Amino acid sequence: SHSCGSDPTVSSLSVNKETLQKQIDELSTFSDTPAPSVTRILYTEKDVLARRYIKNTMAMSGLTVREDDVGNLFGRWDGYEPELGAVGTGSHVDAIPYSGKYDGVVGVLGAIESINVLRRSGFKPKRSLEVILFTSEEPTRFGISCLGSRLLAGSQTLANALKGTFDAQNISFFDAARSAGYTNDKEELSSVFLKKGSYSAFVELHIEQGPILEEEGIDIGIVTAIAAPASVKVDFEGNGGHAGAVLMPNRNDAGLAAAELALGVEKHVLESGSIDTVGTVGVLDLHPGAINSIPSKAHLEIDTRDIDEARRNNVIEKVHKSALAIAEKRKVKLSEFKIVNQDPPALCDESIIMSMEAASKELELTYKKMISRAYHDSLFMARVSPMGMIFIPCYKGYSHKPEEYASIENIANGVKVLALTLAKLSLQ
Ligand code: HGY
Ligand code: MN
Ligand code: MN
Ligand code: MN
Repeated sequence: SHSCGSDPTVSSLSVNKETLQKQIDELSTFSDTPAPSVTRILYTEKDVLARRYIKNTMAMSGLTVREDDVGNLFGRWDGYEPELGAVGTGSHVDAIPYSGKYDGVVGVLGAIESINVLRRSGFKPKRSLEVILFTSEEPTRFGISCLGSRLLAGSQTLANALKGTFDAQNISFFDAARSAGYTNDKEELSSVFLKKGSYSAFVELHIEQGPILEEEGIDIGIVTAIAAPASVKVDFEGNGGHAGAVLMPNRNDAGLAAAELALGVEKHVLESGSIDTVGTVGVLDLHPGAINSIPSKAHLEIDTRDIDEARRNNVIEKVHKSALAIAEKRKVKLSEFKIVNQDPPALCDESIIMSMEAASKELELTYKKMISRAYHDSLFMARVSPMGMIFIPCYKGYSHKPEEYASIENIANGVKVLALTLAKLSLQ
């Protein structure tokens, strides 16, 4: 048996690789697009099937399962001092269109497996351990990234905004939530906000979504900071018209205004003076979208990030100035320039980083400290709890596309580092 209060021995940590791989494969079948792609959008039927799958997997691991009003899902293993702040871990299972089957999933199924690993080792948690499935990390349906973790972190701004939020099919957030079984007749979301001290630490396991660990042959990434994301929605409007009959001097082509702004985004990002500034235009919709009709409307969405918040905000200001100048020059209307989110970066907690280093060393795994250029629910959990992230290598750093891949050996390494880190944090 196992005396209370001591770390599990490394030799006692064993990951059930076959079962974990099978779970990853089964979860990937809940998708609106054909394999090997995965598309799983918030509150859709496939999302509900995935949630049910995770609930069952949690229950089979002996976790006590509960859900909040927006579908954040919690699986708890009570410690012998349950009144203390728990140690949380988790990630997301929603997937952007035509993406892969590891982004987020590794940090949910891997977290549940880390609980199994600790149970099998005879470990007894002092602080309860809690696996969290964040209801939606991707911005796909409502344009809001990390919707669940922003609410858990107490964003009253978001709670208010959701009352007037609709998706592209004009379905309201609350109707979509109700269609997935989350009723909230008062449409009051402060019930989702975490109570202070709920967690003494939060740790997320995730694929790197970059090529560094694989290129350098390193097993584990220990994240030190998460870059600052921002997204902007822009609309240009012109008179449109017949693509053949309207002479060039008489046109005010909204599509070309959007195209010029997109290149402007690239210019301002490259001029920032740092390789850490990035930006793209991932959405560019033209109306009416007919080859022989001059676009009368153009809608573009900009994603720009940096590890330096001020430098990123400076890019947004320059893009805004360019949008105004383009509208002026091309005689189109800039009918919307909306900053949807402009979040600060997050620093990972030093003591959690040290626990991860110790765990990696005990497991004789090589590790490298690095920043996360992708955002994660951890970015918002950092507002209510000390936070840490564990990365594992993924094939060529591919992510957000069907070729995304992580070997079960690398996943198992990540699960073991997570299990040992959770054990250490639970006994603190
Ligand atoms: O876009 C991101 O950084 C995250 O993977 N959703
Ligand atoms: Mn993602
Ligand atoms: Mn992710
Ligand atoms: Mn718009």
